[in-house]
Amino acid sequence: MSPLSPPACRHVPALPVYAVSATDRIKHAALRLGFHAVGIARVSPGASAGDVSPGDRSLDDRLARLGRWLAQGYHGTMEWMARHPRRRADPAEVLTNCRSVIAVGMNYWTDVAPDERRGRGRIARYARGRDYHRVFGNKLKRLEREIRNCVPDCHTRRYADTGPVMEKFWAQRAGLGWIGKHSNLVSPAFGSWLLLGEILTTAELEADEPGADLCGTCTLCIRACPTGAIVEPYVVDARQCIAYLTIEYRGDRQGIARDLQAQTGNRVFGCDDCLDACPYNAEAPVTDEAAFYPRGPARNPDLSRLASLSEREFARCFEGSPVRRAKFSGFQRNVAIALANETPSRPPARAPGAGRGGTDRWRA
Ligand code: B12
Ligand code: SF4
Ligand code: SF4
Repeated sequence: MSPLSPPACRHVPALPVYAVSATDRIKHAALRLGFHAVGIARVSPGASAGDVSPGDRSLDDRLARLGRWLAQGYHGTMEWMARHPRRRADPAEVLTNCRSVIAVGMNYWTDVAPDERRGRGRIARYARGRDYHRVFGNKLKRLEREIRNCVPDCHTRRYADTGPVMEKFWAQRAGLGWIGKHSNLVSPAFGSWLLLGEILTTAELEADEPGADLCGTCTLCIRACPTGAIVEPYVVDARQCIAYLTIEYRGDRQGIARDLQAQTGNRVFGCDDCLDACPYNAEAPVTDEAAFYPRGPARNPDLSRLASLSEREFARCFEGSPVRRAKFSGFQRNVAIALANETPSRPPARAPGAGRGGTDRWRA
């Protein structure tokens, strides 16, 4: 099998129609639609202080963590993160009488090594194929229909990074994994390589066990971060994060501190260093979702070629790709920084001490 071709699609056998609960039918439908992980979390009406059980966090706790993060200014220029924090923390504010969150995940690990030759830029793995928002959108829409078939009077709302929902929290609650010290969800089955989506619903479904934190004393992701953006375990200061600087930050190059520019190395969109470092990636299987395989200029992004793109060419080359999120001006700024880092000598792309599954593997 060529490394660019995804493996054959999984076969999820049909469920017998008798004696199966609505919860099981919905989960099974999710797998048949091509999601790789699915779980259910219950939303307690009026959840508040007192709802805290070991390893669990109440609405108040969630609000407090979000509030602290915003108060520190860790969201940088992402003002949309500061809008309606209560709504973001509480699904019942998004969907009246929300009782369950169906959390789904898709594995995007392709094991296609980035082109590390000099003069090439690096695009984060999640963004090398088609835009996952679209991939999720279609599947979630179909899953919503299945849910309404199973529970006819229920209401639903679907999201995949598209709304005010704390997706990692709900995925953890629904048993898809745990929130690692790099602050992303780690799946025991797929490591760091799960993208997340969810459907909020008024249907009362059977909940799964929340995922247990398996980080232990490990700190590999914190040590792997080139900029020190993981300011404490589980907390990322976006202003120092290369993913933020290359995807979300809308300012010009002068607005980015010189040392951060240097540490950005050849990354032109996103950053995977903390994810790469996680030992739980060691057994991660390659995805069967063709959409996540590298395409177009994201396969081996030639910096000089990228720098010469007109706005129209940029739009055409990255049609249907998450890279469009940076906008033409942001992407050109990123490419200019990466080119500057090429000369006279590029700084190391990551701090020493990162673990298995790290970028060093690709250079071998
Ligand atoms: C804003 C945002 C960003 C920002 C800020 C990142 C951040 N950590 O908050 C920036 C632009 C930097 C970013 C970068 C990336 N992102 Co982003 N991002 C989001 C977004 C829109 C909101 C996240 C959020 O609510 N942040 C606010 C703070 C308060 O929340 P938090 O970090 O989640 O904090 C929680 C935990 O830290 C936890 N916590 C805090 N302290 C403690 C202590 C203990 C003991 C415990 C257990 C927990 C805990 O509680 C907090 C509240 O629940 C989500 C989509 C969504 N709607 O959820 C995607 C999302 C998190 N991003 C995603 C991805 C893929 C990335 C990147 C990997 C992309 C890349 N390769 O470049 C990087 C990873 C960088 C990193 N280490 O986080 C995926 C993550 C998938 C996963 N497996 O978790 C998401 C879920 C999108 C999706 N639908 O798949 N992202
Ligand atoms: S994405 Fe990169 S810069 Fe951001 S926290 Fe992870 S390693 Fe650090
Ligand atoms: S690298 Fe270590 S600390 Fe970081 S998420 Fe993975 S197991 Fe947890």
